[in-house]
Amino acid sequence: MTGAFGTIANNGSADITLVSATAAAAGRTELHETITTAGGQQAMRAKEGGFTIPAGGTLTLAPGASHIMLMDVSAPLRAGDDVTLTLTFSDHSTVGFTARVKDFSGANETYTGSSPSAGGGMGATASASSMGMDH
Ligand SMILES: [Cu+2]
Repeated sequence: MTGAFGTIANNGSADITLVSATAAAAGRTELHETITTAGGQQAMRAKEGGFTIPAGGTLTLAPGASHIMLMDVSAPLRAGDDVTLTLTFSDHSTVGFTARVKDFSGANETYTGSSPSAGGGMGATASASSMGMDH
């Protein structure tokens, strides 16, 4: 398993919801949120209904917070590899972006990235993407 992180901006004039994501490198992709359990542990679970991004706002996907989980990864991902993800929004628009694979240990790293990719009827734009290994 690995996680994909980044910032998604909604440049449109209406709220939009990220409802699903797919990646060619992964057999299964889920939208996860991180919660704190009653026992104080951090746990992640599938985010029902997806992530809503307010008009003019951004969604930050980060280690220890909301993220895209890649499961059943078909081939080993090595640092420096590029992984293409496709994000699907509630208005049926899609945005593709490329994430650079990085070695990952701990949740305190600062991620920066590139590869902005525009698209989508609502003007949603994914940018600053990166991936963490060994999530
Ligand atoms: Cu997860």
